[in-house]
Amino acid sequence: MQRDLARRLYYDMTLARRFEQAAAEQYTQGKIAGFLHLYPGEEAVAVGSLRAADPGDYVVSTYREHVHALVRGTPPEAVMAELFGRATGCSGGYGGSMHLFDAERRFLGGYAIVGETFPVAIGAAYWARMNDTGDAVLCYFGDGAANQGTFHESLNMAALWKLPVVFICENNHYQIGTEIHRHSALAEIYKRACAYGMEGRRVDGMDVLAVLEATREALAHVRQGLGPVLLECETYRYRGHSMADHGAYRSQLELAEFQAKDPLRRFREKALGEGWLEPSELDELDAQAQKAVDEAVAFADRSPPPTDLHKDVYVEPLDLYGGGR
Ligand SMILES: Cc1ncc(C[n+]2csc(CCOP(=O)(O)OP(=O)(O)O)c2C)c(N)n1
Ligand SMILES: [Mg+2]
Repeated sequence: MQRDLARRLYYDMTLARRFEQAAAEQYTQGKIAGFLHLYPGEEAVAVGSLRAADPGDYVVSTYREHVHALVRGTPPEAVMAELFGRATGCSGGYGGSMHLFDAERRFLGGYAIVGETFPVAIGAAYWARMNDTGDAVLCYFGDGAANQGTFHESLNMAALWKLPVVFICENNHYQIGTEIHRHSALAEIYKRACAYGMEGRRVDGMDVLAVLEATREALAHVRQGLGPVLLECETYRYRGHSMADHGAYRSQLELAEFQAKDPLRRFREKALGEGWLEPSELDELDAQAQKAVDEAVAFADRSPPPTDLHKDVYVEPLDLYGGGR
C-alpha cells in the first residue's frame, strides 16, 4: 500500500463522515430544506469504488450522493452550498441535496427517483462505447432499487451490448423501513447478474480496501469489452433513511453489530498496524477534514440564493391569477 493512497482513503472517509454530521446539524437548524439522506456507515463503498476509477469515467448516483460528489472532487463548499440551496452550489442552488451535478468531473447526478440511475448510466456507457473512448461508468443504486423495472431493462441492454458499466449496489439492507428479506425474493443481489449472463460479485462494503480491489477488477473487465459487472457491496446506514426517519423499525443490537465493523475505525487500525500511517498523521487528516467541513458550512451560509428561479423552466409562465401577476 502506498502511503499516499492510504492517506487519501482515510481523508476521504473522515471528510465524508464529518460532512454528513455537519449536514445533519445544519438541517436541524433549518438551514437545509427538503429531504436529506445521509451516508454514515457506508463510506467505504463510495470511497473504495471511486478511488478505483479514472477521471474520465462517468458517475451516476442516487439521492444519497453527497459523498460520491465529494470523493469525485466537487469542492465541499459547492456541495454544502447546494444543500443550502444557494447560487454557489454545484447545481446553482436549483437542485438541493438529491440533485447534485458536476459535469466537469463527469458526475452525472444524484437522482431522486428510485431506479432512475440505470438508464442514465447505460446512456453514458453507450456513448462511450460508440465513440470508443475507453471510459467506463460507475452506476450506484440501493438494494431497493434492484426491484425496479429499470434495473432489469438496463442490465439486459448493458449485457447485450457489452457496455462498460459497473453497477454498484449499495446494499444497506433497507428500503426505507423495509428489511431486504421482506422486499426481495432474492436477497443476494449479485446473483441476479446470472439472469443477464454478466459477472456478479459480492464484497464487504465495510472494508474500503476490499471495495477498492473489487472495483479495480470490475473496471478492468468492463474496459476490455467483456461486458458489465454487478458489484454488490454489503453495508449499513447508521442513521434513518432520511432526517425524517429515526429508524425505529430496527434493533439497536443490529445497529451495534454493524457499527462494530465501522469502516473508518477498521481502516485506521489497519493503517496503523501495517505501518502505512502514524497516529499523528491520522489525527492531522481528521483535523484537515473538519476544517474543510467548517469552511464549507461558513461558505454556504454566506452565499446568496439563486436570483432567477425561472431561468431553466422551458414554458411560458401562466397568468393564473390575472392581471399579469
Ligand atoms: C420510483 C420511486 N418509488 C418510490 C420512491 C420513494 N423512495 C424513496 S427512497 C426509497 C427507498 C430506496 O431504497 P434503496 O434503493 O435501498 O436505497 P437506500 O435509500 O437504502 O440507499 C423509496 C421507496 C421514489 N423516490 N421513487
Ligand atoms: Mg437500501
